[in-house]
Amino acid sequence: MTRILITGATGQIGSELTLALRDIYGQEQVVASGRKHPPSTAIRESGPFVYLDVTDSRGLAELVASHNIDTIYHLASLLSAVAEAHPQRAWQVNMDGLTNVLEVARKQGCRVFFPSSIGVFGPTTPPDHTPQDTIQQPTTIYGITKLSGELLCNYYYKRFGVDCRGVRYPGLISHVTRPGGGTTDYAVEIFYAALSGVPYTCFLGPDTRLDMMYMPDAIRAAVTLMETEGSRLSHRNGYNITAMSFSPEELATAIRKHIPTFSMRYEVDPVRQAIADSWPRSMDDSVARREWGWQPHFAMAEMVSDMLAKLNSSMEKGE
Ligand code: AKB
Repeated sequence: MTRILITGATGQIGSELTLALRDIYGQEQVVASGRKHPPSTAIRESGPFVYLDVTDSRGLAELVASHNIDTIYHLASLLSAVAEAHPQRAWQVNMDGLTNVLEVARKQGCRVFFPSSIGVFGPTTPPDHTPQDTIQQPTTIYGITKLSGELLCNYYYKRFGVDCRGVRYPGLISHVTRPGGGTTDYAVEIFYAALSGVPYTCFLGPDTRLDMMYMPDAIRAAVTLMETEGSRLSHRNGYNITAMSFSPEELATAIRKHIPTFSMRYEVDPVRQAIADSWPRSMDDSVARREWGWQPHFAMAEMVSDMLAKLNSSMEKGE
């Protein structure tokens, strides 16, 4: 029977993935973990939660052994902008954390899901229809850790037979948990401002086009990839996946179709703008579509309607 550990379960992906996995595999089968943020009521009340720092290799090994874990969704990571502000800490959390997870997976026979990112690409990568296999010379510490992570996961698969799988997530948009310190965070913050009736000041320039995805698709991607028969996968780690590609100005226009009075101004943050400018504008995800049936359900218009409706309802309830 599948026994799952999720690291970083209180983060943007983890707070929704935990509940989705508990629905599929059973509440007691999914152990959520986080380093410092207390879990949401939904996570706390729907199954086990433990405090865990992924840089603590012994604590991780004990937890995996005591709960008979056979699958680890390793989500704990610093995002791009916060990593750029703290590069040494980013290396420690993103790389040492992953090394600990892979070692425990090797010794205790676990499968691993590793979320990579569009951050693995850099300014020398073709920015449009970015192929699955192409030049990868990231210029951010976040991108360097994610690319090294993809390579390390491939190494553990080939060298030790550890079943590691992962996708390159674009910017993720969710109404449940806010992201913390990413370059694509504007695409979430903008909805809070629009629904609060206040103007939004965007930290990226109006024409900065990036790949994006609504969280329900991101969750389905992780679950589907992990459920796919391994022999169908030629890449295993770092599958390009995307659902939509837009600029801040295009997102504001789409929101104005629902809230005509919404206004946005720009105050460009040079650090995050430089990061965004080094990333692809739109990825080619045909390999993921072909090998494991990846298919997004939400394009931009559907995402905007759903996001506004769900966020409005949770803001009215004071959540
Ligand atoms: C970030 O902006 O750092 C993340 C990502 C694209 O990996 N959302």
